[in-house]
Amino acid sequence: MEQGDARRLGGRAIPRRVLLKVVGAIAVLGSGAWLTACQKDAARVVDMVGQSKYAPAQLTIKVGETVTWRNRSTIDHTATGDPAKVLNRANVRLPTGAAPWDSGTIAAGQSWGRRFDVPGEYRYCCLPHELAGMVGTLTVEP
Ligand SMILES: [Cu+2]
Repeated sequence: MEQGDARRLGGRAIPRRVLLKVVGAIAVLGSGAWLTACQKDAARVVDMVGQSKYAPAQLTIKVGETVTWRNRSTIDHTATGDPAKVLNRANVRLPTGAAPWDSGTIAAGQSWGRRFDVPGEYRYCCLPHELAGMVGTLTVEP
C-alpha cells in the first residue's frame, strides 16, 4: 500500500519535476535574453546632455542596428548627418553609398532613432550647437 502510493506519487512527481525544470529553464533563458537585449539597447543610445554634448561622443554598432538619440537636456538638439545642412562640412562624414540623414529637432525629453544599414564611419553634429562642438562619430561595423 505504502509502496503503491509512493510509486504512484513518484510517477506523478517525475513529470511534475521535469515540468518545473523546463519552466525554470525557460525562465532563466528568458531573463538572460531580456538582460542581454537591455544591455545591447543601452549600448546603442546616445544621450544629449548639457548645452552641447553627445554622450558617448563616439559609438560603435553593427550594421542594421538602430541608434537612439535621447535628449536628456532642457534645450532642443538634433543629430544631423547631412552636409548640405551644416555650417562646416567637416562636421559631417558619410560612408560611400550612405544617404544624408537628419533627426530634425529633438525637443527636451524626446528621443529619435535611426537604423544604419551602410557600414563605415559617420560623423554628425547638432545643427544649433555645431559651432559649440556638439559633434559625434558613429562606426558601423559590417
Ligand atoms: Cu545641440
